[in-house]
Amino acid sequence: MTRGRFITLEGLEGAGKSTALARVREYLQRQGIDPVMTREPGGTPLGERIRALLLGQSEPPMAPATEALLMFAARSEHLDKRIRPALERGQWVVCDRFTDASYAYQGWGRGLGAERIAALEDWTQGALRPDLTLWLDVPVETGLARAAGRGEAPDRFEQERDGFFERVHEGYAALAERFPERIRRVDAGQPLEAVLTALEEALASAVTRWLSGTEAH
Ligand code: Z5A
Repeated sequence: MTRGRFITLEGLEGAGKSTALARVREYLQRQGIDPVMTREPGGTPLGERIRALLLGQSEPPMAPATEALLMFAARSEHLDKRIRPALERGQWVVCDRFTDASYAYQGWGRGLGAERIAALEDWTQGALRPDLTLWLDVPVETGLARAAGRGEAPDRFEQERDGFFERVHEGYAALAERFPERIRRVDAGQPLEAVLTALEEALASAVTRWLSGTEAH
């Protein structure tokens, strides 16, 4: 049995991932693929409990290392219970955020550095990496304004200031430069329909190559 494909979506808050995920699913379904849709942190009962710890308020503030380790604890459970079993059954998996978010938010944003994240990545995932990452690249101010416009109470991350989101953005840009084959940048500062069209083009180019069998795993 051929392993399924693993697609992740990344971006700052307000990048439009929620809408984009629906478009990814619709596109894949039109190709006859019914993907497993999931998210991080979360995706399993225990992972969702860890998510609540991570997004809820924490007093005194959660230490950056604790935050990174909780992200990877949730990820380990997610890989074990959902992601690997689905891929091994031949199903495709679409995940709202994955380890690139740990590099960007904990590695760059919190200043833990990429080396510590890489050590956790290797330990938790072994050789498993996404086949394709769609990075919705939105300017920091635009993303934060959109997120604020939803009128929901901000979570622990959304309350960050002092250049945190600029560092996270820098992290995503560095990752995209380092992994140009895997990470496809989509300009998410445009009007929604233009973002979704660009997203679908980036997705279609990868999916067409995979389905035509011109690119092995
Ligand atoms: N995190 C981490 O630190 N480390 C890790 O390893 C992982 C995660 C995995 C939860 O993630 C937090 O966990 C996250 C990073 C951290 N930090 N925060 N906050 P999440 O993905 O669940 O939460 P999120 O990033 O906050 O998601 P979001 O705010 O829901 O973002 P979004 O899905 O990209 O945005 P949206 O809801 O689709 O769009 C926001 C609003 O903008 C909405 O009203 C849209 O209608 C509107 N919108 C979207 N696109 C457009 C365009 N193009 N034009 C105009 N308006 C638009």
